Amino acid sequence: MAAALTGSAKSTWASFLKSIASFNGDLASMTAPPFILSKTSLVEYSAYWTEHPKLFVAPAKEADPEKRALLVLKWFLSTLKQQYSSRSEKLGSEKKPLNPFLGELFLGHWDDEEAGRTELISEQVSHHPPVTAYSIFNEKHGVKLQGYNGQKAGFASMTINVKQVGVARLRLEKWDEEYLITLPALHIEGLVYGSPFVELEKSTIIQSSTGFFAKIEYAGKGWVGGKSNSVTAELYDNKNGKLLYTISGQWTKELVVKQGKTEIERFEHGDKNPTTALSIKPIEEQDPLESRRAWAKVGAAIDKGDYEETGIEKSKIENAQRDLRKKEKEEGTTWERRYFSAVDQVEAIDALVDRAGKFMKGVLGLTPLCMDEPAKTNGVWVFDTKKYDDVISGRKAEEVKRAGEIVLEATE
Ligand code: CLR
Repeated sequence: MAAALTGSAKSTWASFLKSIASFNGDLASMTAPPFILSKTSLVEYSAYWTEHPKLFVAPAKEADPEKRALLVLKWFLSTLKQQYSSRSEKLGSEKKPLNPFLGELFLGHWDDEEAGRTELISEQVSHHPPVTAYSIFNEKHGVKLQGYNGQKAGFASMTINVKQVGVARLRLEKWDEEYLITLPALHIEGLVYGSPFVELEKSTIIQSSTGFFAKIEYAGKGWVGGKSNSVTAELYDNKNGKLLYTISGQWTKELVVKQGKTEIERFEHGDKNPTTALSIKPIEEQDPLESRRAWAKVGAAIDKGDYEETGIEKSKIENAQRDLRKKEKEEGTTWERRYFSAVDQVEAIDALVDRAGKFMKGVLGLTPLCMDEPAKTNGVWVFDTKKYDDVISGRKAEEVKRAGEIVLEATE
């Protein structure tokens, strides 16, 4: 692919590679060449969890807890392709997303004949370090997903290595059941060739409050002779340690479900399983804190390929944010997150144990995976239903208006 880059792009890429060799781990502060910039903000990435709303709500309809756990695992695996390879597929390579400002929102919903409406609320709850929190819920089926995540990155031998911090939690109301989901580590390959793409590595878990446990392992090309985007998931009954199902294959292609040695199902995420489009408000109707409205000018400049204008518009937002933080510091105030609140880490883990009962305890030995250092995510973030109710009932109208005006100054 190196040949694909020509002229100035080639030399800019070369100096970019040199600059990341001394990379300090802060992905947000990395300055990338124009052709690798995306006009999509990282706050939008939460939507990747639910681009198959039918699969998202499927576990709610299943009465058998073991089959429910399998459906949750299948849904989780079905999200990987959107999460980690959709930019490469749609845009030709992985891109550098816009770094969301504190309070930035991404709101929308998916309508599906069968699944009904699934709502998305995504909010940037921390800027230093960058952390996004989300709440995705389908009231009709009582399926609720919430989580938060940040990234820790490092650079070694021409690869950007990224560890995700944070967790996702899925709740099935009808069965009073909860699943704790951890997030995969990843790395960026193809940097030398100017066409970066994501590969997943290591492992994640899904632990259910009803005692089912899934271990999901990721590998790339050449790793024990494997193919790219390889995944193997094992679903266990924690109550007796019995292995119930294995799912393996490529998370970008086909996955095979087996019970013992018997194949029971194959599924794939390609054309046979199209995604449902997310509906979002037209820009004019959006709140000033909504991502596409706030970044509209930057996005237009990126579309035009005007790097200078991109820089100018970006700086307007960044400088205004810096001034805002300074002002808050002087006044001893903090930016009010619209939908989420940070809770005490100990409290959060206790709450998980309460919810999940004894089966979660084994997993709490594994908490380092998700809640080890809340400092890395500025706390443990939960969806605050009181804040949400206040916003939708209009009780927060004044605050919402004021927050909008503050941000608008820099973006319009
Ligand atoms: C964000 C949370 C999502 C899953 C996800 C997918 C791709 C990751 C992204 C997360 C974080 C930012 C990321 C991106 C891939 C590339 C990008 C690591 C974890 C970095 C910032 C861009 C590096 C620049 C190169 C393309 C040169 O649920």
